[in-house]
Amino acid sequence: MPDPSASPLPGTTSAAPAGALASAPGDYVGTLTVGQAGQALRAARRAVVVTHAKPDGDAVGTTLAAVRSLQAMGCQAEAWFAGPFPAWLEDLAVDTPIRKIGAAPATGEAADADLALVVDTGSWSQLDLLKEWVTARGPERTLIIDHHRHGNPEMASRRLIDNQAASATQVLAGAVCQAMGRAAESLPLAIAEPLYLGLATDTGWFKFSSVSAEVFDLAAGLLRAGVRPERLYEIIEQRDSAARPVLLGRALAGMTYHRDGAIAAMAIRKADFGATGAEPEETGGFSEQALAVAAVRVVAIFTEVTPPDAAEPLTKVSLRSKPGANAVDVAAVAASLGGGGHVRAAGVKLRLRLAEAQRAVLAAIDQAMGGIGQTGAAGGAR
Ligand SMILES: [Mn+2]
Repeated sequence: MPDPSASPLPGTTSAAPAGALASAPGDYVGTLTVGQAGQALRAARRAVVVTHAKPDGDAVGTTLAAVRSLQAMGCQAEAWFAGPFPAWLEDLAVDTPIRKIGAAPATGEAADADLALVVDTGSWSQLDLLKEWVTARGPERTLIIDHHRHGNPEMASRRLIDNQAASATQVLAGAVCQAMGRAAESLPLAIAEPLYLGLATDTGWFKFSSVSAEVFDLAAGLLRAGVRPERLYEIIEQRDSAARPVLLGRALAGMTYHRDGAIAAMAIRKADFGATGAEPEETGGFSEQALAVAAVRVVAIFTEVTPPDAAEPLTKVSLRSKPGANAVDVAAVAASLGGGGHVRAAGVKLRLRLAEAQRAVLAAIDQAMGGIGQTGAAGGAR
């Protein structure tokens, strides 16, 4: 076993500057060096690894890589996930022990765990059904490995946080390489693959501004360890039903532009689901098609939840906006209508028929964009 205090290996990330220990309480910053985090992983005997609810590629990748690394070092480790769960979860987990927490929160199970490892988040609000269990472990037995800027530092006294890292897997990779005394290229494929998964998905398959030379250094090492990127891309991104593009076609054919093309609106009616056989949860990603249009700043997708003649109509509204100068805060737009979300992605359910919902939302977006009277349709026909 290597000296855990040795400098980071090539292709790994260094986090937690020495001054981090002296930071003011309340700051969401690291308290450990990469070597100390690796030592903590090596010392664990019984661990449960958890991540944020509705786990994405980075959350699952970090969790699986951590469980497999801990197992390789003799620790009894398992992963717990709070849903909703990605459709590809089992395809990647294979025989790694995972538990899907459904309706009830995890509470007394695995009370003997000497390590609660929280990855790709450090926020109580994101742990959802896992919060109670992590709380019961206490900050001394909890370790956070993360790359976010905000979180709850009181959750764990031991934290490896690098908010410059493109993914949580990039942060974990440093600790795992230290703990196992291996460079990334020498990691077992079962660990290298989920590390690559998080790196690839959190960078939009190496498109976003978070891509750095260090990201490609690590990716190169993981490829040398045997990762096949096209296998991961197929499992994650190429699993649509035959009906989904047909539904997308109908939605695009009826798309309308407003405010000189800065707003794109798509409507998906009950009849569209009936005609195509697609399911409501298959509309994820439709906004990308409209955001690809140069002039579009905001996309609103209206989905009819109830039949058009329902006594109590309900329309689901999904809002997306592009970053950059004069970016529209769609969280504020949704909040003005009783919904919520993030600055770039938000939503609201309105007790209105689709056409009424469309009028209300377009007016709210128009107001957020600081103008009046420019919501006339400018193209697109059904
Ligand atoms: Mn992440």
